[in-house]
Amino acid sequence: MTQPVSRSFHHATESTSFIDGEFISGAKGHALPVINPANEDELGVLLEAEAAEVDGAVMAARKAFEKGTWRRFSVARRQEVLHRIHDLVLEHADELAYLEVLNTGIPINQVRNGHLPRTAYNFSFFADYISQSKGEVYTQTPNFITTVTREPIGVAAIIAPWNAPLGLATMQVAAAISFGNSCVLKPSEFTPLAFIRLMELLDEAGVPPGVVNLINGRGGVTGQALVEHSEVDVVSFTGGTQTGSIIGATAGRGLKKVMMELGGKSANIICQSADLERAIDGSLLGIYSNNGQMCLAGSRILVQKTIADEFIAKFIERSKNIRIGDPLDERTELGPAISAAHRDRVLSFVDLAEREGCELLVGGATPDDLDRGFYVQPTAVKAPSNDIQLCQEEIFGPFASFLTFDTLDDAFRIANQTKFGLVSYIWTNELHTMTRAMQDLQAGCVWVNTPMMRELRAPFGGYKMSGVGRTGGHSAEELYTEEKTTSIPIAPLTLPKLGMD
Ligand code: TXE
Repeated sequence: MTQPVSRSFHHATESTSFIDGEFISGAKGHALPVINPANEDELGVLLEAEAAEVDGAVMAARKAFEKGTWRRFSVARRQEVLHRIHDLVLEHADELAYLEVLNTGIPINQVRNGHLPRTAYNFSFFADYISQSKGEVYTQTPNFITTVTREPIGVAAIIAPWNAPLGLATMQVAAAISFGNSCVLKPSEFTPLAFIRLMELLDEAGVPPGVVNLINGRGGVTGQALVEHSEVDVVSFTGGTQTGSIIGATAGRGLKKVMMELGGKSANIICQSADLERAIDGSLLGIYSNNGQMCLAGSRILVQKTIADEFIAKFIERSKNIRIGDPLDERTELGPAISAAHRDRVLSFVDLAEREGCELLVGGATPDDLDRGFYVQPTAVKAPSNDIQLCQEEIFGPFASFLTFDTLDDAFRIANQTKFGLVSYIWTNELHTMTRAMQDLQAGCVWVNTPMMRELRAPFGGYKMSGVGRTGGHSAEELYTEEKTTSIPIAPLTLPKLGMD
């Protein structure tokens, strides 16, 4: 596998900002170490982009938008560039996956076979989408024809998280630029590595300078300056709920459009009518994939009482067998948490669980045989009630809480008893239970008999505190475009003549 070629990371004197088609030099920002969470090694030092550098990136995006080279490309030409990005990402998938694993600790198998194909697909999906997008025409008002057309909104600020850096950020970058916008991307300060290489690939694919700009740094410094910037028209944020409310308030002051994909505490409902073997497979994937760090994790597992003992016993047995360790090993199933602080936060929920009367079923500690890296064992507890804090707060780690229910009504009531509403899972072989789930679960997505199923054509986003707005084909078009209504009389109008006598 290719070794990283991140020149910027070996020189603390260079910035990692990519502005107007170039990596900029001579930055003086705060130095942030970038850590490999699997062994705690320093991968490099990041020079944070301060307000002036952020301004440079936003103004480059604005200039590119005003100049209009990209937005005036024919759709066919824009599609060609987007498809080229797709191909380049796949050609360099090993290298990008390696960088992503070094920086996130997510197992290589999941990154190489999940995140990377998805990163490439984000670009080809939107390339295809724009060839089919359409406007509206109204002819009901006599003598008038009214059209609704869409135009790119301008400059998009894209703030991305650390749990699936390339996959999540590129969904927004691809959407924003496919409709003709420019953007400024700020990845998480924990995971800047793969984006440096991605910028080179976008350049190689023919994205004009200034259309995609990259700035790195902490949320409170670089992110805040970006969201506040008066030349930003739309803010797309994927991250924690608390951060989302700060960003929403800042964006609101500037009356910027926002889309927020935030946290979750999703219910995973196992009915007695389910195919239990498949439900166990899906439930394990739902909480332990991606090191448990998923907004859509099925972190509250609700099992019907009649099958609870059998289901939980099998789940625990499999949890004990999960292969935890070096994320670069193809066989690894669970890697480390993103940082020491995050590992400690996840483990603090073990103490909370004990105080709240939960029964620890498996895990609950760091693995004995891994003395470096921020690992947490696959962990599951049996909770006495959904009311406890453990069942109400997002943990964002390999930590499942089991609850039991008698009737379907109970299951839906418990599932909905949360401030979040991102996704819900249900496992059943009864059609009427599926249709009731579709109707009664308060979540942006209901997944029946499947773990994560991300249909990019369909909206994805949260009810309640899980978000604002949606991502996906049409939702992204609404986010990244302005609508323009044009009315034209079919025959010349006879207008009242003011000021004649
Ligand atoms: O994420 P933050 P954190 C959840 C998860 C986790 C919690 C906190 O529960 O434990 O959030 O994680 C940028 N203005 N999720 O603190 O802060 C920041 O630099 C502008 C859910 O690491 O939300 C990064 O780029 N930007 C989740 C991005 O926001 C700001 C994914 C996300 O960081 C900012 C990650 C500010 N004031 C964590 N403050 C999901 N939904 O998938 C921070 N940022």
